Amino acid sequence: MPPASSSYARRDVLRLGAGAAAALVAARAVGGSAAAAAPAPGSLLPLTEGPILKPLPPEWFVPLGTNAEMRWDSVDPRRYLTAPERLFVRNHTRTPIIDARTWELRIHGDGLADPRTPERAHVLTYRDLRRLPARTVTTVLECTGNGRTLFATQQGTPVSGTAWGLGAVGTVRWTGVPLSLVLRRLGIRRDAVDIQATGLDEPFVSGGVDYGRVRRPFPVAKALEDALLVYAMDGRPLLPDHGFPVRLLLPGWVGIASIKWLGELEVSRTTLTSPWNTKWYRMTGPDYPADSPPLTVLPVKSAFEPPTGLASGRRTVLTGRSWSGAGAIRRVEVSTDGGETWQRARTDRARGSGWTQWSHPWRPRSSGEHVLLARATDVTGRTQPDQVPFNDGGYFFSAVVQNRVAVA
Ligand SMILES: Nc1nc2c(c(=O)[nH]1)N[C@H]1C(S)=C(S)[C@@H](COP(=O)(O)O)O[C@H]1N2
Ligand SMILES: [Mo]
Repeated sequence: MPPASSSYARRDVLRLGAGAAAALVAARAVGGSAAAAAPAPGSLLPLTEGPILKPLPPEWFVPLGTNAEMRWDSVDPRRYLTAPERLFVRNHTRTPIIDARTWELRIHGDGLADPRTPERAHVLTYRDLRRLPARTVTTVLECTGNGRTLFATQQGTPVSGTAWGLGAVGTVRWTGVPLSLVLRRLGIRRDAVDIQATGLDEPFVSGGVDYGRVRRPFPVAKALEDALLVYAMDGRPLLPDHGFPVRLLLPGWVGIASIKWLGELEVSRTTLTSPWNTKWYRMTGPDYPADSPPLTVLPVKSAFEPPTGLASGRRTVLTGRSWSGAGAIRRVEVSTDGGETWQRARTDRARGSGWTQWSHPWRPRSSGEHVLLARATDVTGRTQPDQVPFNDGGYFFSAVVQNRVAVA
């Protein structure tokens, strides 16, 4: 760390209680000498081969360029949580390797009580963060484009973009520090409206255009409600692919809102934008107005764990999961005859804002192809429709999915 940077970093530690602040300064002094030999804050160590670093066994994942989709036929109906090793990965570029000892979160902007330019940002280290009171929450993480290929296979209107089936989703137990706590300790202005979160992965270049680092603004209200600065999944440090050392989590919102490898937060008194809320992750197309807002809350969806060993006359138990960004799932209905008749599935109680598991006994009465459907309704009354309007980005495919299965 260059001397100039470490001197202001030391001055600008978060204003905590007097005792805690002293401890932070002491910690910083120790960190400072270690950091002298280390790369600059947030800089990247040499990259390895692939865009994703964790193993991607073909039984668990479908590789999709810089991304990887979880296979639903690898999901164990007896397990509620998605293990970090099995969670889908969505990378705009590639997973950076970041040293937690030199990582910094820089917080600046004119929405702070004591407004700061980026150069004079408040600096929060990994150690600082680990010493603040933490919360653990269970929530769904889902990519906005999850189910995109169903626009083609089910509605006959293909869209470009990462060719996700239904596996760009998981339910994870996250641990981190409420962003509200950090903002309260720093002090923010009453008229602060937006916060822009920026990742430390390399700038995103597409079609010859450099869009800069992956970043997306969100309202201060969401920050104060339930945003989390996450450093653990399943009680273990984040895997590099999922944002080590620290990512943002905006529970119930589209995956892109949960910026990985978080490096910067700008707190602003004016509305902020980025291509990730103006160009992408908005509804565009014939059925949407030109000024449709950025996507935020996830829709209602369902997926089966594909059944095996189906045979005419043999009893089986169909299982799956339903989820919504707006709250709990109130009801799940299953059809085993392509939608002619529906029956209520047995649902388990969800943990936190994670998905709801369900089951439904079935004894097929004939061999050949059968179409299985699941339709969920959430606490706000939103139900999965038979069809969804087309949109250019292939976002929010929340229609009831037709699962064709062969019965012996
Ligand atoms: N910095 C950064 N954050 C990011 C992304 C990214 O490419 N870079 N991808 C976003 C998208 S589109 C999704 S769906 C989620 C995926 O999180 P995961 O890879 O941990 O499953 O991270 C989001 N956060
Ligand atoms: Mo995403």
